Amino acid sequence: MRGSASEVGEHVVIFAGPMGAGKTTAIRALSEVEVVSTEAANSDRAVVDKETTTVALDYGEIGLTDSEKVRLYGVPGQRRFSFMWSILKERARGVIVLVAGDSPDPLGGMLEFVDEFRDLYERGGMLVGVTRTDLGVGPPVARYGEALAEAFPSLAVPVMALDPRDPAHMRMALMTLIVNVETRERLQAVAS
Ligand SMILES: Nc1nc2c(ncn2[C@@H]2O[C@H](COP(=O)(O)OP(=O)(O)OP(=O)(O)O)[C@@H](O)[C@H]2O)c(=O)[nH]1
Ligand SMILES: [Mg+2]
Repeated sequence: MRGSASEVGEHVVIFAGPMGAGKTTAIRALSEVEVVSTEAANSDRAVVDKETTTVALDYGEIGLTDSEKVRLYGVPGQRRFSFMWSILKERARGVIVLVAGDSPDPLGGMLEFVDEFRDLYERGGMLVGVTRTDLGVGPPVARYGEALAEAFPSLAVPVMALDPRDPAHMRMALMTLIVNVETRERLQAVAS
């Protein structure tokens, strides 16, 4: 998960997923610095009924230890802003794919973004968080794991229900991802 020597102790994690999944909310809950957001009026309210949507990125930071920090980037959910996905993918070593459980096609949305960010799984790590499960709409969380295993049998991706509004819950998810990435890095180092 570490970049060049000048970046020792720095991790870069992307939050990806369909519109309204809670990416901006998650970064605001986690960040210890003021979040840079690029919200604009939401012209797609038929898709997700909320006031604003991310058009370029969200950026925040959180310290893991005194010498390690995580740069958190949220990318826009709407495909027409997907140029930002490729720009940020280059820098990141981990991705948290969020999907709103109450969205019209949550399983399809998850699979689309897992596929899109799959190279980050190969280079680092990936975790899927199902949000808005408290609203009681949509498939049970176990169904997401099954759908992933069916579509991508070679991927071992943790799937969990997540509330992006809850900082403690989000920190736990972020640490799960980072431990996963570091473990895989160590295993690869031993194997090579
Ligand atoms: N009840 C409930 N609300 C949630 C939960 N997670 C997120 N939300 C709400 O759902 C909305 C998510 O909006 P955003 O955080 O803007 O979503 P986004 O993924 O950044 O969306 P785009 O930038 O438009 O792609 C916010 O109003 C959150 O407060 C959850 O677990 N439960
Ligand atoms: Mg957003």
